Parts: sequence; structure tokens; C-alpha cells
Amino acid sequence: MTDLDRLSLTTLDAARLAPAGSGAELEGPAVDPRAARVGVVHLGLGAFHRSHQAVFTEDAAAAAGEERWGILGVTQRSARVVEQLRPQDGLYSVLTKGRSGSSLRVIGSMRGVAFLREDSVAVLDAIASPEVAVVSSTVSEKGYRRAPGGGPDLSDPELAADLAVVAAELEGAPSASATPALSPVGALVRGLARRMRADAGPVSVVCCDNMPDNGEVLAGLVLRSLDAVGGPLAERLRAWVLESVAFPSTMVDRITPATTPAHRAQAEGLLGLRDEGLVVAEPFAQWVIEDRFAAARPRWELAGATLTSDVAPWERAKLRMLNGSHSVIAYLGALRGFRMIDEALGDEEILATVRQMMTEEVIPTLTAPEGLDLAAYSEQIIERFANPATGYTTLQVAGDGSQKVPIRLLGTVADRLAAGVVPSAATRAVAAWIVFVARGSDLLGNPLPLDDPLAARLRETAGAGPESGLVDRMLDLREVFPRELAEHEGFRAALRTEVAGLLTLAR
Ligand code: CS2
Repeated sequence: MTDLDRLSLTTLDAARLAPAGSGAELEGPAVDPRAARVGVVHLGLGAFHRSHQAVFTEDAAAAAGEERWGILGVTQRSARVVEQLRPQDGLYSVLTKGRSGSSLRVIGSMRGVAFLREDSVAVLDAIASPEVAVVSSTVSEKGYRRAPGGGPDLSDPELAADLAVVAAELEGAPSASATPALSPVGALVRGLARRMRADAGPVSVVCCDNMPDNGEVLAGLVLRSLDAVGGPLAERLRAWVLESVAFPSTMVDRITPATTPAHRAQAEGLLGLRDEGLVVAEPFAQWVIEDRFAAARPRWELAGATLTSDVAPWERAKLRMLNGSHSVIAYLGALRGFRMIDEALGDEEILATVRQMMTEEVIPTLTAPEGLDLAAYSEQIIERFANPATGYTTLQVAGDGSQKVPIRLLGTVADRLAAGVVPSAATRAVAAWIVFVARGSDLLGNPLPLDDPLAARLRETAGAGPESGLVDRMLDLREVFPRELAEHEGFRAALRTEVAGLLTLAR
């Protein structure tokens, strides 16, 4: 800890900040944080929201001269982010690290922060406020609590508890309203119920997680949760959601590594203030949004976002090319003892696998989004990953593999198998995940922790018999591998070969 003053509305004025967008090394907010009112509720106050949508939203509000797009940021897993941001009046900065230099910008769009289970009433009331027109989310793939078939996982205790409150709340039971919301989808359903009752008008729910058709996925979770609640009042809410709530899909992109003490020291040197809410990001940022809103929205297109009628080709390209490659580098790299993504990409075999997967295997499965040259896109991705300043660790990407592998890699595998080809690079990537799970250590013997909502089940499955049966056991995990894929003999055989090769490497 340093004895510097902490960033806040009081200390902000003393910092020597250049205007946002001026290209200076140290920039201030594009909006006046004191004037901005909350018009967006965001579920999932992680670093990614703060480096991406919060910046776009602030720039959009500034460009349109609107003061109504402040954000209420909601964290659901722990109170840590609230403790970081509340004493700072929601202010935080983004340290942008490019190859040739760094810059810092203070962001002023976060106008309130809340810890869901402690501040539930405020969060649900905000979702029900006529001033709020957008509810967005970045709660990570696992945060949505999906069952293997894609519907809501009703065995999840938090989601189940939330849904149990919904019926009582729909009937207006006052005690129910004070019960804390626990899960993101539960909070959303409860907030929407309140909004309908308050007659606060249409609202748009904007999912910003790395999942194909993320808007439809979230809409499906809300509607199927209401089916599970059942009864005429839930039915009425369901009809209201169908009529009054839009769920546009989006593609989001900005590499946002975990903040380190070195980043904090660098930021303090620039700002002259301590910032507990600091986030770090690469210079690149992209947001493609389906233009299907139920109510007003920030003019994100004025901040560089692309509004389009069809976001699916963008999402697929990004998930399979960028996130898919990220996972390839993470698993192969971690097994070979590389701590950082850029270092792992310096390994010729890993680089070759990534290139092969993108060029020969992923691109043939894609429809190029309008205006995007996929070959150039693949080189741009490699260039971004190779930026040592971004400092992303292989373990950060490797986490939650049970959620990420199906979305990032198995779609490519399935599409290539359907075209009659076993994709060897994508299969090697899946094999690397399996060995990562089974071995739990790299080739030097260093431990590789398994951070995954299915960790116990994965380790148990991997260790439940001899290594010769590892692939068969893992392919039986229906949460990860769809039956059709698991039963494809060519894929199974190729996976066995790749896993055997990697097992000899990771001793
Ligand atoms: C990464 C992504 O952590 C991960 O799994 O692949 O978070 C990636 O950095 C972002 O999607 C980039 O937009």
C-alpha cells in the first residue's frame, strides 16, 4: 500500500487530466461523473465490463451529449469490487498497454456499485426504474447456470432459491421482496417482474458474454425459468417479457488481463493517486451489437461500436478464431510450462497449431462478416496475442474449460467432421484440455490448478481408470461433448492419438 490519496470525486479535480480522446498519456472521463444519471444496470462488475462496455457507454454518452447513461454496476460473487469502487465514488481507471507505450484514462460512467446479495432491493428497483432502459451482463459462461441441454439448471441452489421467490413476489408478498437475489438470471427475472408490476415500460437486456447467440441464450433462460415457476402470474410475466423486452446478441472483444501489483504501480505513477479499481487492457476494442432494442439505448455507434441486423457471423468468427486460438495456446502452453500467452506463442509448434486451426479448420466453417477479411483477421489475432505488454496468463484463459471448450472448439470440430474431415489442430487443442485436466501439472512438474465449475467431476472422471481409457471416459461427459461428436469414431481415434502424444510430453 502506498500513502497516496485514493481516486474519488474529491481527488479527481486535483489530478492533471487531459480531455478524453486527446491522445494524452493521462486522460479524464469523457462525461461529468457528477451529472450522469443511472440508465444502465450491469450485472457482472468484472474487469472486462470496466475495460469495455463502460468505456463505450461513456464515450457514446459524451458524443451524444446525454447524461442519462450512467451505469449501476452489480457484482454477484463477492463484495470485493464494491469495496474497491465505492470509496472511489465509482471512479476507476483503465491502463491501456500497447507495444509502444501505455496510457491511463479515468472512467466516470460507473455511477453506482452494488453487491447483489446485500443490495438486492436497490438492484431490483433499478431494473424496475423507468429511467433504466438497458440491463447488460458479463457474468462469464458459468454465471448463467445452464443445464447440459442449455436450459436453466434448476438444481443450482442459488437460481432455484431465486425462482422460488419469484412466484411470491409476483403475488406482491412484501416479505419476498426483501429476500436477497443470488444469481444473475434470478435477479434479472425478479427485476423484470418488478418492472412489469411498476409498469415502467420496455427494456433491453444486452448479454455481453462469449457465447454464440448470447441474446437468445439469455432470453431462453429467462423464459424457461418462468416456465419452471409456473402458474398464471408467471405466464403473464412471460407474455410481458415477450412483448416488452428485447434481447439483442452482441460480440465483445478486448483482451483484459488480471491487474497485477506492477500495473498498479505504473498507474499510480501516471495518476498520482491510488486506484483500487484499476483495470488493464490492450489498445484494441470491438463491439458488434444486434440493432434490436425495445427502448432507448446509448448511441454506441458514436463510440465506434458496430450496430448490425445480424451479429451471428461476427460472434462465430470471434469465438472460433480468437477465443478458440486463445484456448489452444493456453492448454498447449500451460502443459509446456509457459506462464504467459505471448511466451507460449513464441513456441513454433504452438504457433503452427494455431495458424493451422484458424486457416485450415475454422475459416472454412465461417461465413465472413461483411467487411471482414478472415485471413487478415487471423494475423491480427496472432499479433494481439503476441503483444507482451498485454500480459495475459495461460492459466487465466485455461480456467472454466468445461464451459469454454464446447463453445470455442467443438463447433469447429463438429462442422469439419460433417464436411468429412477430422480437424487435427482443433482435435489437438481438445486433447490438450483433457491432458491439462488429467495431469494437473506441466512438463516441469509444476502444478496446473483446475479452476472450473465442474472441477471435481472432471478430475474424478479423468482419474477413474487407466490412462488408456482416458479419452473414452472424458468423451462420456455429456456436459462437454455432445453424443454425436463423442460417438464419431474418426474423432475418437484422432483424439486418442493426440492425447497419447501429449501425455508423454507432460510427465
Ligand atoms: C479469453 C477471453 O479468458 C479467456 O478465456 O479467451 O477473455 C478473451 O481475452 C476475450 O474474449 C477477448 O475479447
